[in-house]
Amino acid sequence: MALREIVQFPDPRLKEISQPVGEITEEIHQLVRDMCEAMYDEPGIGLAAPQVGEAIRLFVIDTEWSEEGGERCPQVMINPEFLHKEGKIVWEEGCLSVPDYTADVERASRVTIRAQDLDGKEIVEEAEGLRAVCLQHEFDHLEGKLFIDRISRLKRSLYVKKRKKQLAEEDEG
Ligand code: K1U
Ligand code: ZN
Repeated sequence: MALREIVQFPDPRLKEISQPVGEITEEIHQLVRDMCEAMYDEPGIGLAAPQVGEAIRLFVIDTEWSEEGGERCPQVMINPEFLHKEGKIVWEEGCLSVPDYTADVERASRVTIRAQDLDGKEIVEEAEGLRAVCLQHEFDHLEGKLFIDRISRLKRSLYVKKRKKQLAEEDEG
């Protein structure tokens, strides 16, 4: 199957609140396979379902595969919820849906998340550092939020201007 296209800012689908996943069907298994393929192809360390146009509450994450000696070990989080957040960390984030831009974002430095895996089994994970940042970034996608909604109004408006110019130039051919 062809690679799933990544929805890009300012597509309104990125602002939708995603719906809980009910039964974990073969379609969901296929969607997760497609999302992992797209995440590694981009490349990225996470990808949420709304980024491939599916407004449902799941994401995939693999924060170690791109490190030296790192192996692919994707994890799926279905219907995730944070049980605990503490501390503060500032990380320079990027997003596959926000081309050509990165910015410092403040997040909780340690989190505990609960979700279901593809077998419907409950997972509870404690995370810190980049993994905690990435879990919060992906969860935001399910709430219709992007990292540029968490930076200053000035920085955001400069990015929006740059992006509009980029899209106008693409239109001109
Ligand atoms: O959700 C996404 O758009 C994926 C995004 C996740 C993320 C990155 C950085 C901080 C928080 C969340 C990305 O993967 S952007 C690409 C990226 O960071 C990366 C790509 C290859 C190797 C290492 C990092
Ligand atoms: Zn993102």
